[in-house]
This record gives sequence, structure tokens and C-alpha cells, in this order.
Amino acid sequence: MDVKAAIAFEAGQPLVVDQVQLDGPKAGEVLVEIKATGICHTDQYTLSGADPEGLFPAILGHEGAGVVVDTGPGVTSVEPGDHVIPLYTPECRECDYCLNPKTNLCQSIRATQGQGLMPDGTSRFSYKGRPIHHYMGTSTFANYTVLPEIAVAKVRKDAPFDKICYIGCGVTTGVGAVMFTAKVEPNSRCVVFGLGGIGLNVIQALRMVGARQIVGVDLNPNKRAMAERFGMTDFVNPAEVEGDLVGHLVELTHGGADYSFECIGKVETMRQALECAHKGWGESVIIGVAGAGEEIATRPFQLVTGRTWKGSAFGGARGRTDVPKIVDLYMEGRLHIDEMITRTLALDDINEGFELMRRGEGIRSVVTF
Ligand code: NAD
Ligand code: AHE
Ligand code: ZN
Repeated sequence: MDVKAAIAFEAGQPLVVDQVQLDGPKAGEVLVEIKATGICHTDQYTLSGADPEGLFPAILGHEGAGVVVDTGPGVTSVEPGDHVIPLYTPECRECDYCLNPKTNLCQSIRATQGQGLMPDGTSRFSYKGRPIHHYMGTSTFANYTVLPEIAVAKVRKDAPFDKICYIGCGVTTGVGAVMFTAKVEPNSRCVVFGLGGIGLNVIQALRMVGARQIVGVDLNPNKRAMAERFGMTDFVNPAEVEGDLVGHLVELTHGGADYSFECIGKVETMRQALECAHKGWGESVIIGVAGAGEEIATRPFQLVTGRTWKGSAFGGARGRTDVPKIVDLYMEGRLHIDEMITRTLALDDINEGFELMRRGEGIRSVVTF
């Protein structure tokens, strides 16, 4: 079938909106009509050329929501008409990873996903007769996409697509990092680096679990007001700190953060986040994604003296199990999303959404179809 998509032909170039061809779902796959998709910093990161797994041409996008319109042979868990959120971290419930309660990183289709292909090693998308790569197994910058059955979470039908698409990445990543990865306790003192689409969700989850202090760190002072609405108690602009930022944060948190979260993707801020964690017990969670070739560093003494460095992908959430519950939290009014969606765009204007992110304007842009 013909579908309308935003194609990333080359790193560093704007997306091109055009018609592409999409083959129907094969065994174990589903065809989904995408109704809305957010633009995450990770899409920008891959488009920039910094992603070692970045492939071109590709159809980017991994923060979507839509409706199942067709299923391939053998699909049993969803049917046409079901509302779903695509999962870049699938949940097969059978692999060693799914069977191990310590991780959410289902590996059953990770190899082909990283090659921009469906699990059978081929692409469903083509443009003028030539294949186009899938992206993160989701490719939501298209009004229809094909996904493995294990890579969709079935969600309630009364939830609005243009809001719950954000649960496909940003909301779950931020909220899950607090609840599933760090398991933050009430009364904790926390520091959040980066007050964008991920950091704000870390903040709202910290408030929900009863953190006593939530320090936000961002170079952009315009992010302050929104972060305060979501629960930030102290704002630190590194450009305005005289002397050492880490020392300042340790003092502000009365000895260091019980938990810190890096939601930027820079190795320098990852180090600062680790080093502002409390001696003896502080935990620092890396959420941000750093570019090809970049490496983190700290003095091993930082770890010897009791700090822990952790990472979190998709908030440690198991998509098919946890995503429907996060949609419920939103529908019950316990998680807030609407205020964070600061721009809604048509697919034709998707490059404007990337521009807004590059300029640091607003929080999340959502494309509706
Ligand atoms: P965003 O662009 O919305 O927010 C980034 C924020 O960082 C901005 O507010 C910006 O002003 C701030 N910032 C930039 N440099 C800074 C610095 N040196 N010091 C302080 N603040 C600084 O991005 P986002 O969508 O929130 O994504 C954040 C990061 O998380 C990205 O690296 C993204 O790729 C990553 N991410 C990871 C996962 C995961 O599963 N691990 C999921 C989603 C996104
Ligand atoms: N391809 C990059 C890594 C990108 C990355 O870390 N992605 C996160 C999700 S970011 C969503 O916005 C993730 O889930 N990682 C686990 C995984 O298996 O990809 C690289 O460095 O190669
Ligand atoms: Zn994302």
C-alpha cells in the first residue's frame, strides 16, 4: 500500500515527506495505522549522524500510538481495531532476558532491529523500488507501519492518541527510571540533569513517590517554570554557579543526592551526576544517550566510596505489561502529559518540530495524522 512518511535520506539533512510503499504484515506481525507520534531527542540524535547504529535512508520515529488494521498469520494477542503503542523495547515473554526479573531488555529481535530490518531480515518499506530501513523497530513517522506482535502494547480505547503517544518513549522512560530502575524511596533528595521531555517526567515521578527535594539542572532558564509546575523544588543553572557545580549540588542536597538522573546525553554531565551523588549510598542513573565514540570517566574512588552508576533504557519498563498501566495512570489523572506537549504539527511540518527541539523551545512536539 502507499503510505505517507517522513524519510531520513541522509544524516544532518531535513526529513523529506513523500509517499512510500509498505508491504503487509507477515507471520507474527501487525499493520498499525499511526494516529500520532512524538519527536524525541533520540530521533534528532540519530538524524544528526551521532548514532553508531544510525542507518539511511530510514523512517525514524519511535514514540507513537495507533490502531491495528491488519494482522499476519499466527498473531493472537491483538486484533484489528485494538489501540496500541509501538514498543522499541519489545516483550516476547520467552527469551532469557524476559525471563530474568532484573532486566526489561528483551533481546529476541534486537539484532535485526539494530540493522533496520524486521525479524525475518527484510524491510516492509520501500521508496521507488528500493528498500528503506525501519528504525528502532517502530518507524512511527509514517501514517502506517508494520511491527512485530511482541512490539505493541494494547491499551484502553478511550485514551487520546495525541497524548498517549508520549508514553511510547518519554513518559515511560522518565517515570520508569524513578519507579523501576532506581526505585526511589519517599523523602529522598534527588538531582535531575536536563529538564526536557525526559527530565520533566523524572521530576513528576519523583514528586509522585514523595521525594523531599528535587533539584533540576539546566542551561536553559526557560525550562524552569515548567519544571516547577511538575515538582522541581530547586533550580540550578550551571552557567550561573560560581566555582564547582558538583560541590554546589552536594551542598544544596546536604551532602549529596540519594539519586541523580542524567537526562541530557553528554558524558560531562553524566560525570557530574555521578559525582553529586551522596557518598556511601548515592545512585546515579544514566538515561541520556551519548554519541558514537564517547566514553564516561570518573575516579574509581567515587565508586569505591559507595556511589553506584546505573543505566536505564525505556525506564526499565516491560512494554506489553507496564505501558497499559502507565496509560491508566494518565487517564486517572495521576500522571500529567497534556501540559508537556507544547506543539502539535502535521507530518508535512515535522522538520519544524526538530527545529524547535534544537532551539530548546517547548518540551515535546507531537505529529498528528
Ligand atoms: P530534550 O532536548 O527535550 O532535553 C534535553 C535538555 O538538556 C534540554 O532542556 C537542554 O537545555 C538541557 N541541556 C543540554 N545541555 C546541557 C548541559 N550541558 N547542562 C545542563 N542542561 C543541558 O531531550 P529529551 O527528549 O528529554 O532526551 C534527553 C536525553 O535522553 C537524550 O540524550 C535522549 O536521546 C535520551 N533518551 C534516552 C532514553 C532511554 O531509554 N535511555 C529514552 C528517551 C530519550
Ligand atoms: N543506538 C545507540 C543507542 C541508543 C539507545 O541507547 N537507545 C535507548 C533508547 S533511546 C529512546 O529514546 C535504548 O533503549 N537502548 C537499548 C537498546 O537496546 O538499544 C547506540 O549507541 O548504538
Ligand atoms: Zn525516545
